[in-house]
Amino acid sequence: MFIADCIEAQLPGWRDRVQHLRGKSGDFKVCDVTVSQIYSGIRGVQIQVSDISYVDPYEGLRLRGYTIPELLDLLPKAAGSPMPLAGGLYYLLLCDALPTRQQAEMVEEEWRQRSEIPAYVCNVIRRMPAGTHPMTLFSMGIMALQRESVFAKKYDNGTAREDHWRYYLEDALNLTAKLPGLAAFIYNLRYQDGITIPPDPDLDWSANFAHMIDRSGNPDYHDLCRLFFFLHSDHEGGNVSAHATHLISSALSDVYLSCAGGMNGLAGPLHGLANQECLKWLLDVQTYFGKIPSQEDLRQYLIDQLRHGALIPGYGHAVLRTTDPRFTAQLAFARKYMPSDELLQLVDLVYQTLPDVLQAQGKVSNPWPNVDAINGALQYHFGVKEFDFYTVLFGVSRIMGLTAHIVWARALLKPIERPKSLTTEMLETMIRNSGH
Ligand code: HAX
Repeated sequence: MFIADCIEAQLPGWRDRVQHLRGKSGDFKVCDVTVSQIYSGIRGVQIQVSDISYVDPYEGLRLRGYTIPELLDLLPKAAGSPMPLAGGLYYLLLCDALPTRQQAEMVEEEWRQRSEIPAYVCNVIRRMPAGTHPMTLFSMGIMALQRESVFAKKYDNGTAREDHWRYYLEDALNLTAKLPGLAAFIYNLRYQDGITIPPDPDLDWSANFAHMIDRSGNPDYHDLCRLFFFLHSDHEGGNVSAHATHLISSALSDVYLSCAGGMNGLAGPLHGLANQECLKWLLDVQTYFGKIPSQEDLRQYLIDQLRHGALIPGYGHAVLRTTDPRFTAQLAFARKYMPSDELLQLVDLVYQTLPDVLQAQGKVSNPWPNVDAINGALQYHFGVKEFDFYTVLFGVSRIMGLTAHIVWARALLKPIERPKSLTTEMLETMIRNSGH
């Protein structure tokens, strides 16, 4: 398999590099941990190495060293579209090399061959009560697929630790191949009377999701899916879904078990649900004004909201200190594809108005928009108006990054994670004894 060959060729060098670091500099201190960091979600503590993605506070996300604008330029595009093929992105994440068009198409073809979802998986989802959250159905679908894990079977039959990554890779390709179909199945079941539309073999992975939820006639939505699935694919290793997936897989739980756990974290309101909060807020502002407000009226409205202690969703970030380039890419899409959409005009006006207001308030570390300030409004434009489904779309994309990370974690023979906890009394004693 060409991706396995590509990883295999790099492995001796990588394993040597890690061994050298551990052998020569194993006791080198990277950072200290303070009491307030322990009590504030281990924020900022550097506990992981990811060579797949990195979030720079001022440049935003880099995937395999490339910025978002660079990749939008350099990745091979889908036929007749200015947007990248997800197959090319996945190749980049896994192989650490920019794909040629042929390599990107080869990943897309692998996905086509592996995309069929077993009937029992759909039956499990169908049997759930009507009000079940789409993220629960998505996570259950992934869990049901676990029966297919190549790694779990190989592990049961005994396989060398050095080879675990090969079967993780098989599982990763099999799972990612099925994600657009799984998400479309859930969308159709919940919101479109259970219609079923088979994938179109002539379409790429991203556009096939659009096709399977009956948006075939709308090539602009195909492009939005390509952009969305590209932009949400990874955001380094410390966020909840990435960290959870990494942690679970360190116990050698297979790709399905690990990714389902990651999706359960993504389903939390402080993580992947932020986009629906943001759209709700925008629709409230739109209803309040009844039309696009003047900038001055909006400024006053925002000042009032903040004065009453409101949190404006879509603005601020734990790491970024600039406009999220993933927001910028989506805003450029909105300006080009739907310049007269009033909700997206409002997104733009908020962007021109709110950062100054937040900055003047003086307490926000980052007054700039994050990725969630616009993504829901774009889906809304194309009639995908079911807020609670948006996190599933996020999950479809993010599993590309999660699986790339855990394939490489096994390839680099990373061990089980086991940090240590303390009691409050121990902490108090340590502080007392230090004379602090
Ligand atoms: N509106 C109003 N006040 C804000 C704010 C916003 N958008 N962002 C931060 N603040 C306030 C905080 O509440 C905090 O106030 P207090 O000191 O009174 O508690 C103060 O500014 C300092 O916070 P911070 O250091 O700037 O921000 P944090 O690193 O603590 O938190 C958050 C970062 C993203 C959680 C935060 O900015 C926020 O809640 N934003 C709105 C929700 C949102 O957009 N979430 C999506 C984040 C993107 C993501 O990861 N998606 O998966």
